[in-house]
Amino acid sequence: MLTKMIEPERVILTLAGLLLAAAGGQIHADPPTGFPYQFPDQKPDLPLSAAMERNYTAYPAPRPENNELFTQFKYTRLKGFDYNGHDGTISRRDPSKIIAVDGKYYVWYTKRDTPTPPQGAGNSTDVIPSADWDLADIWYATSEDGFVWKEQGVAVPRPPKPNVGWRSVTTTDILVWKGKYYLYYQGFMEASGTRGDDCPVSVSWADSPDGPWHPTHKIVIPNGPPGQWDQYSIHDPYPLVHNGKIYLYYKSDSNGDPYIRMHGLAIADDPLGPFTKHPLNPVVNSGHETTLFPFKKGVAALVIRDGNEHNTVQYAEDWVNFEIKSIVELMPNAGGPFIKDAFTDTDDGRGITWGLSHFTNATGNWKKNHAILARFDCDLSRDVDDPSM
Ligand code: AAL
Repeated sequence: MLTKMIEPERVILTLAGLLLAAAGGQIHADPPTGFPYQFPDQKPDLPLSAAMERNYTAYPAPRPENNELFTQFKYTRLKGFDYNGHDGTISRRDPSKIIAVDGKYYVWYTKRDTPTPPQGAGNSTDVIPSADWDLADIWYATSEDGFVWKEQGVAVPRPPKPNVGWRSVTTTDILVWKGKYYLYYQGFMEASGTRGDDCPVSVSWADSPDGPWHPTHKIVIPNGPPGQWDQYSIHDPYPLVHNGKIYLYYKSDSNGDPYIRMHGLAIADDPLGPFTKHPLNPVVNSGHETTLFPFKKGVAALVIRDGNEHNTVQYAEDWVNFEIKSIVELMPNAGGPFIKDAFTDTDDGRGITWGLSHFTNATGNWKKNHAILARFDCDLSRDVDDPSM
């Protein structure tokens, strides 16, 4: 009992400390030579461990709070969307990026409204969905403030068989180019899950964000040739404008089961194509749904969920060669940010502060499998004082 209360080593050290303090006012006779308590913003002139070396060389700033591509994410429930009591028959997911037109925000997304929740590929029929994004159409909603949304109706319905997307049109994203609007989306020709999540990308265009939308019924980003990483699926098309061209990033899977998900880039002079896939594809070795935004001269990417480099924010000054800039947590799934300069061909990208994302399996009961849209807020903006960001 006594030995627990009085530890002899402590007594001796404390006494030694008191004696030193009385003699010279400090415990160390010589100045300390180890890593300092006052954390240096510049790499100190000291021998450094591999971890501390990396802390000064691999990230924009050695402290996360001073790193402009570090953020935390905050989520808010949206008002205005009905989910049928969350019984799994209505799902909204994979929001596009958000654009502002005439003082209103617009978003497009996958909406499924089916008699039952998804039942798996084996049980799916013409009306029973296999997956959450099966038998879906592309809908849109508008908002004045980004929190309260009004669903406006269908933008791109799935076309009659055998057109591309007859089984489901999903996971859309918007491009504004020379006064016209383009929606790119996954066009399923069979129920997702039958072989995999296989599909190419098609596009519809309109003169106004309210439509009417004109389907091209064409495959604009085709699957890769047999044996290549993107031979089965082109997912999450995500167009931005750079160098006077359309830079469309997309996700695909390689290596069978389990999938390795990666991202590629396809470039075009015209929104309807032809798109040329970049010879260095895949350009991002990880990630799931695709979220990017112009930042300074380059482009930043939210790399979520899958792969060695998931949970990172990455940056490519040349829009092709990405590097990890920060490690973050609770990233938005399928984030569709409001980006002021997505289509302005900027070389001084301002970043993002909010957008919509989705949460899946919102009831915690997979038999009621569906997704809901939510708002995310973050601090990846260079315009901290601009309330419209
Ligand atoms: C999503 C996206 C694509 C997939 C499926 C629906 O989160 O990656 O859109 O096909 O899941």
